[in-house]
Amino acid sequence: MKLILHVDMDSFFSAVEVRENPELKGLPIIVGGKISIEKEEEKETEKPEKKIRGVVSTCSYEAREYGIHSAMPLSRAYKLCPDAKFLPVNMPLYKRVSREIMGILKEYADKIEQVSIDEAFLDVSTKVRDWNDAREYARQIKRVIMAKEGLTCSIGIAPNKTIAKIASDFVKPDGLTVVEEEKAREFLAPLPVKKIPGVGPKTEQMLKTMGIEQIGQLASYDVQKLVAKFGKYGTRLHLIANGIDESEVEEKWERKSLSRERTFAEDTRDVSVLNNCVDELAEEVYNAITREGFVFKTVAIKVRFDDFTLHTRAKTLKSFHSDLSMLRKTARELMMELSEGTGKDKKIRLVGVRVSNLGVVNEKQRKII
Ligand code: TTP
Ligand code: MG
Repeated sequence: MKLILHVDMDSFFSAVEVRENPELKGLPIIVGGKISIEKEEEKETEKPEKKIRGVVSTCSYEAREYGIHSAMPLSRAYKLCPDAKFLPVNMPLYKRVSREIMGILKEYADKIEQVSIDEAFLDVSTKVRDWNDAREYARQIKRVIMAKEGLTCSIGIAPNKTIAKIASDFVKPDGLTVVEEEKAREFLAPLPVKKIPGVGPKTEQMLKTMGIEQIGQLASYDVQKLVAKFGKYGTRLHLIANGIDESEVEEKWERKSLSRERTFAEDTRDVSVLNNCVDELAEEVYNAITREGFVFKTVAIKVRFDDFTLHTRAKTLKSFHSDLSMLRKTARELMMELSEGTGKDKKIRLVGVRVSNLGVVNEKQRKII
């Protein structure tokens, strides 16, 4: 059985701002654009809302009570709640926090797929025993994110990605919604079709003209008629409405390089020892990337000499390769360059082999994408 978690941080940008500035807690906060309502400008006859440019990136739940939401012009948000705290977007800060959160989540997943700055899918199928266990597991994730980052998130747990995403949005903020496999259709049925990720106003309207407003109606609708109207997407919509989604959690964002290294028991300059070590590491790297379905373009060698200085040499090949012999040959050449060049008179304590510039082999097409 598959068990998927979808984690989505609550009012992310705004929550990070509150964490950095605890006196903002409980206030309506609006993050967005570049705002400068300066004192002198306020004295001018021009209406203040004219000086606020851009759109709302996000706002605190307190601000949402005024009807403010993401993508709304800031000038409108200002009209709705002039007393709100308006803050500019501090992207480097949110990116750093996002990286930290993804790092925490990674520890809890068999596979993780980050889908935006504040959300990720986690495949936890081998990590939990059953649905109750999954609930406890999710509580633990929430506790750790709170303890380490001081932030709340909402989590959905379900047998597939689509339902997990819908579930994480079901109770927010600080929510936890578990949709067991047998209850999936029952959970989806009363929800409006726009809750299905990807169903925007256009599809929603088209479905409405067919008399379909809730997911349950979509589930029991004649699939042939849906195909006639939406093509392949009609089949997908019908499956999703019936609680079926076979898409995998894909770790596409994660792997940028792969390396293995080894420290010798005794520092050495022995060419055959070094070459053997490079060959073994190359083979380990090769096995790991092949398992993950990658091909490589760049090969690098890392060497730490006996005086602890660290040196690297890299070579980017003309095209992607997937063969061990090419990896070995390139790694050996680079090793030779380093040991004969920079480290001519030094012994070596550590050797590492790395591949980067990775491509993915698409199994079906047998070509590199
Ligand atoms: P969301 O997860 O959609 O929103 P949120 O985390 O602010 O609030 P919620 O509790 O409902 O999940 O988006 C994550 C961040 O992405 C959000 O904090 C700001 C940014 N964002 C924009 O910059 N513009 C947008 O239109 C949206 C929707 C989000
Ligand atoms: Mg969010």
